[in-house]
Amino acid sequence: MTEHKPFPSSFTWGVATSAFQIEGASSADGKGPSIWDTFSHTPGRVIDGSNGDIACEHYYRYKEDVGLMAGLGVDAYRFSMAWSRVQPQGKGDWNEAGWTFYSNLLDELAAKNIDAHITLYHWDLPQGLQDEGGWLNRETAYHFAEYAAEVARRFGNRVKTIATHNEPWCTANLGYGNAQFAPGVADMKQSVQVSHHLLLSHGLAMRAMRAVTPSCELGIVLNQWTADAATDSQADRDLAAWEYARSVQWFMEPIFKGRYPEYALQGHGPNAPVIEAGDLEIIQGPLDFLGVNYYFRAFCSAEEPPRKPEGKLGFTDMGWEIYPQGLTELLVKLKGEYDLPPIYITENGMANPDAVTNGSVPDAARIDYVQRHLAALQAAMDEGVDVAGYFLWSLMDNFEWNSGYAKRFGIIHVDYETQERTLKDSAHWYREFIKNQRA
Ligand code: IFM
Repeated sequence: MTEHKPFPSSFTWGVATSAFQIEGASSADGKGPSIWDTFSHTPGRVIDGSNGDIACEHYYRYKEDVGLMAGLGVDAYRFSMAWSRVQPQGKGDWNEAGWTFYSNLLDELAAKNIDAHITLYHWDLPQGLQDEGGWLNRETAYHFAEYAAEVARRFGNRVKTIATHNEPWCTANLGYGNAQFAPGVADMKQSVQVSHHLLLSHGLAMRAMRAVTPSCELGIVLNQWTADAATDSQADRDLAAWEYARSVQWFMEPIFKGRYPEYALQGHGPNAPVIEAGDLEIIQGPLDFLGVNYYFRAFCSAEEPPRKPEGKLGFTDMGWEIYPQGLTELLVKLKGEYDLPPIYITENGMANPDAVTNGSVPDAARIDYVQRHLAALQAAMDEGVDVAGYFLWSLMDNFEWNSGYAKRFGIIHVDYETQERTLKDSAHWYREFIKNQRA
């Protein structure tokens, strides 16, 4: 692939991680357990039997990790806070040692001129709240808003953005729909109700944070895709329409239009959520930014077994089709459907079976992946989509949820025995790319 034409000079170049995937120190300094501690310690839940107890030891090595970011020359770092580190039970007392960790991290980032982009919830609900029903319990949304307000109060003037949720689709569908993720429930009725409570919690948190008037931008991060019919058959086209409605519009419409998409609501039938009077008014509200995580498109086949995409550009180590044009199509489609705020691509990247060889980590496939997605992003920007930044997922290899440590998404390799970090070729490439963009 050739080099890109320049992005706008104000464009933000970043890297992203999340708390449970890198921090480790799972019970240090008063941290309470989260549902991912419980889930990953339950035999059979994580493919390699691993957990987040140690992960990348970022809790202890954050200075080294911020130093690595500074070496890459990134403008920004997107990370999530572990709710149970700052509020062990998810309600009640705050844990000052937990707040100190994040405060120190912010200091370190500021010292290196790296903007902080916080995500409040990246799937690690305090176990104490799960014991009271988790996201199926409407009360959790109100506890979340209290936590959000406290983060905004303490850090709102020290960070660039705060996102309420990361990928609520996953919490609802993988956590409650097919049990792949914590808390491990497989019940579509619960899944749909949970998605409503997550959206409600987003709306409540936005209001609570706005009341504190932090100077940062507030928004949400959604994982999104286009849905393509595998063939021209009516069944495949119907499936694609359903997939887009239930996955993308389901989260976008309440936020941007104050209603659920009728097609999806009908499709959910008896699983449709209980929505209390006033909920949609709470959920709808202006965002300062929308975070979009893009990895692949949905390829919709009603046949049994389903047809698979041809995968002209191949598949990642997750088995995900590499399909950069889907990013252009998605963003242009969203622009046509909604009155959008500026977008950050808050995640994009690939898993690759990387290994250290003579001190280096060749990952040409990842460089190619990122280059192609950046070209696709530029194509969307050329069509008028307002994109403010791009965060590569991920800064470093980490705990990939139910895949454990078997899948490597980082541009920095982590040796989990020694915790040694080694820049992959993609990290060197990203550093040069950012430098050239600035030049
Ligand atoms: O690792 C995850 C991340 O936590 C959320 N978005 C997708 C990534 C890759 O699966």
